[in-house]
Amino acid sequence: MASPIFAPSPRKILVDTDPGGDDTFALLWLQSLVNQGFAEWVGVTTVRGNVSAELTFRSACQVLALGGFESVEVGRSVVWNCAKIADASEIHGADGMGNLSHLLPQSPRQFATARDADEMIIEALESAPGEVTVIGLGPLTNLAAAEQKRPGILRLAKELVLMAGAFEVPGNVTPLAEFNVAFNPEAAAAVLESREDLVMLPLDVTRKLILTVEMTEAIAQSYPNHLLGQFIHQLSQFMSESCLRHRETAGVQGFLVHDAVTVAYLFYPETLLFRRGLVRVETAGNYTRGQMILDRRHGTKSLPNAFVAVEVEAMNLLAILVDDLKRLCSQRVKEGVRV
Ligand SMILES: [Ca+2]
Repeated sequence: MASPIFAPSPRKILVDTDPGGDDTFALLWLQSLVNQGFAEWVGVTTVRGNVSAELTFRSACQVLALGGFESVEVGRSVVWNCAKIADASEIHGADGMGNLSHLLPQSPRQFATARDADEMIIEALESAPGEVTVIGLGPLTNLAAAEQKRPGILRLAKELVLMAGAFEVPGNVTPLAEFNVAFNPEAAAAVLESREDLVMLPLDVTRKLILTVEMTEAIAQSYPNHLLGQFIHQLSQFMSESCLRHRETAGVQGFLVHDAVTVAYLFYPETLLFRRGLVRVETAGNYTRGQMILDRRHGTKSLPNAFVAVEVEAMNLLAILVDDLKRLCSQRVKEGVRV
């Protein structure tokens, strides 16, 4: 009898997200990886951030339905009076999705009857300790709320992977703070206390991830009459205009797919390099609130709590993303959806 071929089981994924143009690309990339057998959905929880709690919920439902995953449960944001900064509809559009949500399938899921995100997170981690990978793509409100309600719960995740922070580069909402952390620094502080092996993907690497209009045009041209392919390209065009307006891409026609880097870490880790250290967040400063600090000193008595990404192979990562998005489109064509 032939020896069994090693086939790793798909990684169980729970995503906490605030769509968001770049969140949308991360969700679509994951859908492709689920189709390819590398990932398995546990659920998606939404959080107030880029836009309101209601809109992030609606967008996540629509993006899941777009790829054929309408059965995945979506949780709604916990309420936490934290924001002293504006949302990011200026960047992502009033609906958080480039004002394109009217093109997408409507989901029957209702915000009013959805489960609260913290309850979903607690239940998912308690029912499969050490098995579920949690990806944080928005403010850390829901994760902190789960930890407050059930201390130690985040330790039950297989891994906690966060797009958060800015260390050696300027922030994107203040000179020092990145949006997800600046939106709710107290929540970030609670999450930083929760484990010793957090994986953090900061602006230091995501600023290098410019998904260009040419790249998404190639997807749209491969699937000219297909809703998914056209949506990917139109969202990319909208986000590129935003990025150009805010001078985030050095004049390049493209946009920063910040949140997608978490997916790259999990499924294509060869594209990233990390530094181990102790990360803390400033919650008090007049000008520094939301700043993250990485203690890189040798010989410090402080125990490290994170792996922080410091380098990324940007072109390699983006090429893989485009390839996997094409696979997702191809799968939908095979399923006969809106061709
Ligand atoms: Ca996000």
